[in-house]
Amino acid sequence: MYSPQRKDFVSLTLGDQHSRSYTNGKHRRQSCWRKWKQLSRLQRSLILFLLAFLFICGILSYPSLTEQWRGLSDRSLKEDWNEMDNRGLRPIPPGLVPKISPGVDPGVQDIPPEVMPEIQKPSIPLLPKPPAIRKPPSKRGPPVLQKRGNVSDWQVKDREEVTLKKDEDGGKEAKTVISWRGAMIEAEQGTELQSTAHGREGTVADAGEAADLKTVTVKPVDRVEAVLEAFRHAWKGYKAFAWGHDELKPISKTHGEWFGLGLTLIDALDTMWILGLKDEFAEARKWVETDLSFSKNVDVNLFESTIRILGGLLSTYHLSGDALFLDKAKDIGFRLMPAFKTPSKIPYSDVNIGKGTAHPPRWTTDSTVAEVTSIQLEFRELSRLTQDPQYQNAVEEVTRQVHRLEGKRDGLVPMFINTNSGKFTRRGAFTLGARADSYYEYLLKQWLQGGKKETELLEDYLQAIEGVKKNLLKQTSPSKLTFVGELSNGRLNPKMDHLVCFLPGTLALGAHNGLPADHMDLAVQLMETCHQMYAQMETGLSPEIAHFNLQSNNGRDIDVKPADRHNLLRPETVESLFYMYRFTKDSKYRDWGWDILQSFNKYTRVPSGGYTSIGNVRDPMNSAPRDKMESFFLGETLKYLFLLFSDDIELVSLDKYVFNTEAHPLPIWPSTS
Ligand code: DMJ
Repeated sequence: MYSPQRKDFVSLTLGDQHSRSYTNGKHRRQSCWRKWKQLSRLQRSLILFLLAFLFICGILSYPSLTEQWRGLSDRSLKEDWNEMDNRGLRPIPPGLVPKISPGVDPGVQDIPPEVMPEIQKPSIPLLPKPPAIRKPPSKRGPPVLQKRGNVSDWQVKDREEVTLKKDEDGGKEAKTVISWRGAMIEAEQGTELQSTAHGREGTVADAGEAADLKTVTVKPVDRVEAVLEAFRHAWKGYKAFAWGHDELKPISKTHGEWFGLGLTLIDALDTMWILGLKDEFAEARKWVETDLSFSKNVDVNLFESTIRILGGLLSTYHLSGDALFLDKAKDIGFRLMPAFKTPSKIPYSDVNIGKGTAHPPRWTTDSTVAEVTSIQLEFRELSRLTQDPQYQNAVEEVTRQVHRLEGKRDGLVPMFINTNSGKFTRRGAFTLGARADSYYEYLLKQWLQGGKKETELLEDYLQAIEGVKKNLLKQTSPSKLTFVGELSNGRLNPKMDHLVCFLPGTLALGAHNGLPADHMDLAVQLMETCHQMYAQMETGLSPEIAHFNLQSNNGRDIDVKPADRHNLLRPETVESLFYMYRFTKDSKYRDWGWDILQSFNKYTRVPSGGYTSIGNVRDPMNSAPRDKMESFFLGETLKYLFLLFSDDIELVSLDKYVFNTEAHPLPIWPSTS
């Protein structure tokens, strides 16, 4: 404390008690000036020196202060983000989209500190940058150059930053590579990738080693491994948050129930077997043994439970030889039979598997044509295995009736059939998409299953394909993309569901089995179109429905309506790619499948486990996750991708098995003659 008695320093008093009650600014300025004039020269010099000293100190300490303030705001932002991330609500990180400027190492400068804090902190400003403004890509093709940084907020944590250092053989400059755990390796522009049996090779370091910048040998990108990794990631989410339930809701980290029968688990059983995931399979088997019960008062959809549950159990039985799965298949098969007790023997859509009752939907007595004609592979197989003909008789009665029904157009069927009259209703609309799709698929596949003897099935199939060519097939004006449109009261609507992308695979399967060669030509053309439905989207993922351009005055081939922009992780395109690759060995089909897997990893993968359907395939900055992983992602999509990349063509040979419409392989019956 300073004592007023001490005189060994200059006392400076700039105001007195009255100065608190100043009248206005002018008066204050005048009185200050007067006081200044009253000071001695020495006093004035000392004051000026003091002020100058304080000013210089202030200038020198400014950066460290701002640094601290920045550090503070950065830390609190990070804490907020971490907390939100834990709840799956993380906002799009500012500055997440890095800019790559020529001649500048793209990794180090532009990756935001949230992603790579240890390496980045010293060299970049600590406050996050605002999001970069991106122009939508004008070119076709999956957004190869957009990959860096086009990641949704809920996924950011899942990224690993890895750094490559100078190649020991002397060559490459140090580069930072963003890698998705195992499943995707992001190639630097200019980084060469080499082909391997399964895919491309790149160079990537382990994230743990990235921090100390050790040189590492880079693991090849094995596509089969990538599918295994994706499956494990999906399974991790299902196991953690939805075990024993129908579907994973990966973002809210909970489950959804449809039938309450562990749908995802059952759908995934044979995939785990085929992928060789023994531990996962064993856990799931245990659940089937101890927890799966069909003695439940629950309404199930006949078609969905047949293709997913009955089909899944039958194929798992065939692959594993484990009688547990056959017992369960018999149980569910028997419980579904009340659906066929209708006036026409055309089954109702819904069955209560606990009560043994069945009914149509509340608003109609119609059933969907695809639903009643795509349960035959499974029930026929159940009869063969049990030697009980009731299952086969029930479904073949449906086939017989549909075969002779009026109301088809050149072999094409309407979408609805009445369970009282047994007749087609709401005639006049024809599609290869929803409500009719697998009718066509099962004509061919039943013919194959039964050893190519049931000629009526073949005739119906061949006639239908001619009907497609005559009535539904069109080409876009800009690029001559072939697509299958829809017919409504004689008018063609140039729209195609993603569901129709099963058709190239089915056509190829037919051609492989001796059907006309032009089926294969059509398969090749449609496969290209289905590929373009992915490649032309900004996320590299197909919309649910595409509209095709028949006008020549507009450059785009594919248009997507706002209501159709979702992607449900559906399998049809990768399913067809699998068939096309098996029959042609053209590696482009593998490359297209690989692009799709990478896009799934980029836009639908949820960090804590699982993959999600998304709402907008056209917006890479906000793909609008829907918080649902459909069971067919594990049952079909990943299985077909695995088989597409596997070099083992004897793994589920297409000469020994037919896949049901949920990708569950059932054996082609051995010839009896
Ligand atoms: C699956 O349940 C089956 O593939 C079905 O035939 C159509 N819909 C889904 C997949 O998209």
